[in-house]
Amino acid sequence: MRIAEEVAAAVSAGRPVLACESTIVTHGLPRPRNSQVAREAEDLVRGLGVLPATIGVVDGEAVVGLSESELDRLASDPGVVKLSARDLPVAAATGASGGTTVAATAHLAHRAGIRVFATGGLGGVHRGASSTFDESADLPALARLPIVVVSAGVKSVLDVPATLERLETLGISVAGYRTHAFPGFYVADSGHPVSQRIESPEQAAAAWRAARELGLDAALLVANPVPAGEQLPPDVHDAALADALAALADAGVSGQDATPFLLQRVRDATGDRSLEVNVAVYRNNMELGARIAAALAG
Ligand code: PSU
Ligand code: MN
Repeated sequence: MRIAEEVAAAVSAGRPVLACESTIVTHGLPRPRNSQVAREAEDLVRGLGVLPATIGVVDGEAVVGLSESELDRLASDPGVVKLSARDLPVAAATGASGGTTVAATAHLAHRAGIRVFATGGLGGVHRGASSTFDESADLPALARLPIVVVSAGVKSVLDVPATLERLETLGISVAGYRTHAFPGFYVADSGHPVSQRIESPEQAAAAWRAARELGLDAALLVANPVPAGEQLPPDVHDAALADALAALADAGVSGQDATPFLLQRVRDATGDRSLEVNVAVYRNNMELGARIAAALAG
């Protein structure tokens, strides 16, 4: 594991740092838009006085704070894989390169001493999980990592109510950001409520500090909805979702490939619209994550 010098210096000086995920770059967005979005997001974070630390694996080495050229490489190399936390040891042994999921990114961020992490969408419980057992390793990982994670809820390709139940079971604090509606990534409201809400980055920071004082070592998930004006129109969303789920069943895709497959289908069905929403979601989460990191450092 390598922590970029700039990141290590900021962490030890108590300056604000925001960890950023790389699976959105390697598997979430199409090339070449992916590296452009990742750079813009890093610039946005820097503009708020916070140091971005994008996390990924380069030639087997887990890197906290990818350089521009490393990020470009992950963004353009078609051979990169998707790495969850359990995949990191073998990737290290074999020299593989890849984007890190929320589970892997949160783990590495915490190990590097970073307290806040922004992503697009969190993994969760897949539809049909009662027979396939397909639940993202993101959930149990967050149950043991004392970190703030900003996400736009989970994508509706997942089983949203089951995911909310698992978040509860695992003891992961969930707070809607200025909302009682759990966001559905592309849409501001998934149709499922969240009982607790916070109104400001300062409240997120206060909740994180309270968790430490109380000895509760799970993550705090800040569920940050895409601004209503930038969401996918709900009817467009519902049609694309139905198509993607049918295609998944037809293709017989499962396991690690299910999420990228479904996301690709939604993108195909909505053209640029879902892509633009994806970018808006990511930007919005990076901005709130940076503000929370700043509040925690202040
Ligand atoms: N949801 C998205 N975009 C993504 C992912 C999820 O909207 O890119 C990625 C994240 O990296 C997340 C991972 O951690 O998929 C979850 O995959 P799995 O279900 O295989 O654990
Ligand atoms: Mn899975």
